[in-house]
Amino acid sequence: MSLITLSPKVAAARAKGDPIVALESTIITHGMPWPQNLEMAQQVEAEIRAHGATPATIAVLDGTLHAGLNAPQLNALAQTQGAAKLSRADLAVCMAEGRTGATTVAATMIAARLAEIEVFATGGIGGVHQGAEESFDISADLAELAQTPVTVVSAGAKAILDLPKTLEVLETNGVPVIAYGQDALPAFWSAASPLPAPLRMDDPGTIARAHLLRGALGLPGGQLIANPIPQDAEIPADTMAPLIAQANAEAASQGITGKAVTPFLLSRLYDLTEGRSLTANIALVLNNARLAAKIACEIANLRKTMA
Ligand code: PSU
Ligand code: MN
Repeated sequence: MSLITLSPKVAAARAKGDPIVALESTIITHGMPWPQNLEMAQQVEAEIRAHGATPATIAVLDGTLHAGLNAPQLNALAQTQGAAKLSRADLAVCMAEGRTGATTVAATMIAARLAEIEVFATGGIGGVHQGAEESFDISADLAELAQTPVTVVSAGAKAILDLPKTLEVLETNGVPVIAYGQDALPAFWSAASPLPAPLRMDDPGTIARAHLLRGALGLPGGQLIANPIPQDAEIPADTMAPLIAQANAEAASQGITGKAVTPFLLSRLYDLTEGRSLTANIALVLNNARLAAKIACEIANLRKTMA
């Protein structure tokens, strides 16, 4: 029994050593409303193909873990009401019960590794939530980055998080946090945060070499690439800050906890920004898909010249 079912296109690309980019599905089921979620998922896949790589959206459908969904599968997932949100803790349970679930960054990294996919594009990773000193709410995405060797392209951590604490946890766990093309750490909806990024790289080829060297050095874990949102799509940090504070306060007063926190905050910010947060989110995901495809192409080329 194979643990992961590759779509025909993903299987063909893998057999030839061609570049593949993994994509998560929680952003589809829990991160964006219908029908923009489906449009985003289709556009991201097209963007990856346009830049020479094969997209592999990851999800569990009726108990089967998939890498690469066909059009009807993607369409159905985007409209599924009760899809579970699957992190490292939930993946095996969902498969054992034959249920349908969408993978977070953590679970998508696990699936990507199984499918031998080395690059993954998303919007923003989970991290240390504001108030974590009381709630202990720290995303399993951080522990996954410390142990699973996938290069994850994000727009930094979501500004709903405590960014300084998120950076500290990543540093403690030996995860390289690499800003792409600038010194400042990007903050999801905004291109720059006040925090300097721990590392900076300016081209996909060097990122690819660092990815391969981590493996050669025997270092577990991945790289986090923090790719700033394009300037014309960003929402200034001082516009977002009071809205984020309001959304966080509402989550606390309504007793929202656990895996419901991030979807609650994203959906409140969608309302509070009158949809602007969603437009920015889609723009940054597309931007990340482009960079991820370039990195995947560089890794594939390096592997082919080494072989
Ligand atoms: N980035 C987005 N939208 C999302 C997420 C990330 O632009 O919906 C999802 C990812 O799947 C990420 C998850 O792994 O939120 C983090 O959830 P938590 O904080 O519960 O670990
Ligand atoms: Mn959490």
